[in-house]
Amino acid sequence: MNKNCQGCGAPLQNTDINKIGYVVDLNHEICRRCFRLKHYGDASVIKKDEVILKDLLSELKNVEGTLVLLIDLLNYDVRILDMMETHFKDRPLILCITKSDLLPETLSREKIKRMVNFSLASRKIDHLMVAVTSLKSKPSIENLKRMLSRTRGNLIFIGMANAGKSSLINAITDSNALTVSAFPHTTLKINKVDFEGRNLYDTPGFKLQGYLEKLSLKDASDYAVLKPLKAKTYQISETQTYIIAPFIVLTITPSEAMSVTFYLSQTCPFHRSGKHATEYLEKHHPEMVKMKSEIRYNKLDESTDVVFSGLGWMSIKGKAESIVIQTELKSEITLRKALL
Ligand SMILES: Nc1nc2c(ncn2[C@@H]2O[C@H](COP(=O)(O)OP(=O)(O)OP(=O)(O)O)[C@@H](O)[C@H]2O)c(=O)[nH]1
Ligand SMILES: [Mg+2]
Repeated sequence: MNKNCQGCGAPLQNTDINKIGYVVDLNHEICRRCFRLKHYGDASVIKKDEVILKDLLSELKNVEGTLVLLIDLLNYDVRILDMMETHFKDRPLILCITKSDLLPETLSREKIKRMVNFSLASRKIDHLMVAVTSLKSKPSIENLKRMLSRTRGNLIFIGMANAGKSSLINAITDSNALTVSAFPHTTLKINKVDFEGRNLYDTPGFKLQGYLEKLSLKDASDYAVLKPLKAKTYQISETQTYIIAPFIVLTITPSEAMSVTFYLSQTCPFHRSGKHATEYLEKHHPEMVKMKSEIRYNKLDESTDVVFSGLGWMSIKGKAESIVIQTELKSEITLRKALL
């Protein structure tokens, strides 16, 4: 009988060491890749292109049940909601905001729920419940379990890569069978887990491009948010440039005195510069001087966040005459109604 790897869901095979699911001995429960990830934290086994979004979506359509959509607000990109609207509109849906321990303390659970309800209502996505969870808070996991117990049938955990799906299922089932890692694209196939006589399904994360996809896994891990986000606020009365290396050069010209707050990983290289941004870039990040692609927002509404997919976001208080962003990945900059 064909067996799947308990850690990542890949069908186990002992014929090709370069393909997913490889094991020396078919009696093993986890593949060599999961073994290396679990025991040595070896990220070199992760390849970014092993999950094909189109295939994943069509496989998910064949699994009946309630969807549990995980959203990691640190990487909250409204395109995941567009995807839900397009592909899973008629499914019962529970929303789960994960990793709440990493969010700024000023962001209360009530605020999070209000913001999420607002985004869903404008997209006509019906949902049954919203949970806010953190692996560091047992009550939040118990609360989610209570919500899940009010549904019947299968539960399918979906979301962006690295949103915390496998970790959350491990916490719910009080096990560490599923492979978890700090790197996106750990889970490879839909993976069934037993839970109180029901089936929970772990699934591979969706991939939207995101800035970090451009980096090697090693470099991307330097940006991973491991400690709560720290807000950096700046008062501005004249044009200012902010550099998020090596991706974004953002120049703001205020209409009146205003402030901006950046929510980025504490390890993300960040620099503020007045008139000398070009000199700074030439010295420290010469590759960024050549970035020609530009986005320009004029007279931006003051309750808007500018989101840098995979990196964090900036929120604005006051009126900006213009915001000009130079970046190689224009599609990864989006606007949303302010989170805070
Ligand atoms: N601080 C914190 N970290 C978390 C939490 N939940 C998950 N993580 C971390 O987030 C990272 C990704 O977790 P996974 O469970 O592998 O994420 P996933 O959604 O299964 O990822 P893919 O399989 O790649 O789609 C790991 O480093 C986890 O330790 C949480 O509540 N708080
Ligand atoms: Mg996973």
